[in-house]
Amino acid sequence: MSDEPQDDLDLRELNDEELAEQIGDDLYDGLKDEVVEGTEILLERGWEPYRILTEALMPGMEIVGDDFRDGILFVPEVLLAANAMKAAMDVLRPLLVETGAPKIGKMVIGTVKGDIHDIGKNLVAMMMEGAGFEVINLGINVDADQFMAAMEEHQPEILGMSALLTTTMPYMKTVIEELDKRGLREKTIVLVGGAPLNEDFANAIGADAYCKDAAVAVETARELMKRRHNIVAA
Ligand code: B1M
Repeated sequence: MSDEPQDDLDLRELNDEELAEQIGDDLYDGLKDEVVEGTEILLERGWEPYRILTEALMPGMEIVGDDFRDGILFVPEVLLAANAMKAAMDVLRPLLVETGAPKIGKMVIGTVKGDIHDIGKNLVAMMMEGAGFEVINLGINVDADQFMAAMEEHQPEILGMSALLTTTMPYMKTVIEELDKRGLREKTIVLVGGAPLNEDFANAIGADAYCKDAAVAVETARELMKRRHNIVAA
C-alpha cells in the first residue's frame, strides 16, 4: 500500500500503533510471512488475539475490500491478502479457542451455496469455540441438503450461516424453509451474518438474529441459549 520500499524494515523497531498499521499494509500487499511475524510480535507484547484481529488485521482487509470494489485490486491480489489473513488467523486460532470450560452448546455453521468467502465465518467459528461452544464447520458453498444432513447428524441447538454476496444471501431463506419443512425450525436458533446483511434482512427471512460480527455472534448465541434454557426450565 505504501510507496516506500519495505525490504529492510524491522517490525520489532516499530511501536505498537505503527506495527498494527504495518500489519494492515502488509496484509494489503499479501505479505504472509510479514503479517504472521507482526501478529506474533503483538502477541509477545501482550495484545489480546481479538484486539489484533480488530485493530490490525480487519482494518487492512477493509481497505482491500474498498480497493477491490473500486477496481484498484483484482482477485489474485485479494486472494494473496486473504491467504495472509488466514495465516495470521492460524496463529491466533489456538489462543482464541483454548478453553477448559465444559461445552455450553453446539453450532453447525457454513457459508451458503454459491459463496466461497470463509474468513469471517471461520472467525465466528473460532470465537464460538473459544466461548465454549462445540462447532461443526461445514466450510463453503454449503447447500440446504448439506446443512440438513449436518443438523440431523449433530443435533445442534444453533445453525449459523454466512454470506458475503448480495446474490447468495437470499439462499439463507431456502435453508430456513428446509429446516421448517423437516420440523426443525422451532427447536433451532438460526443466526446469520456477513457484510451485506442487516437486521431487516434477518427478520425478513425468518432468522432469529443478525450478527454484525464474531463478538456479537457469541453474545447473541449465549443470550438466546440462556433464554431457551429458562423457557425449558419454566
Ligand atoms: Co469477494 N467480494 N468476491 N472475495 N471479497 C466481497 C464480499 C465484496 C464486498 C468486495 C467489494 O466489491 N467491495 C464483493 C461483494 C459485493 C456484493 O455482493 N455486495 C465481492 C465480490 C464481488 C466477489 C466476487 C464475485 C469477485 C469476482 O469473482 N468478480 C468473487 C465471488 C466468489 C464467490 O463467493 N462465488 C469474490 C471472491 C473473493 C476471493 C476468493 C478473492 C476472496 C475470498 C477469500 C476467502 O474468503 N477465502 C474475497 C475477499 C477476501 C473479499 C473481501 C475483500 C473481504 C472479505 C473478508 O474476508 N472480510 C470482501 C470485501 C469486504 O467484505 N469488505 C469481498 C474480513 C472478514 C473478517 O469479515 O467476512 O464480513 P466478514 O465477516 C465478519 C462479519 O460479516 C460477521 O462476522 C465476521 C467477523 O467479524 N460474519 C458473521 C460473517 N459471517 C458470519 C456468520 C455468522 C455470524 C457473523 O453466523 C452466525
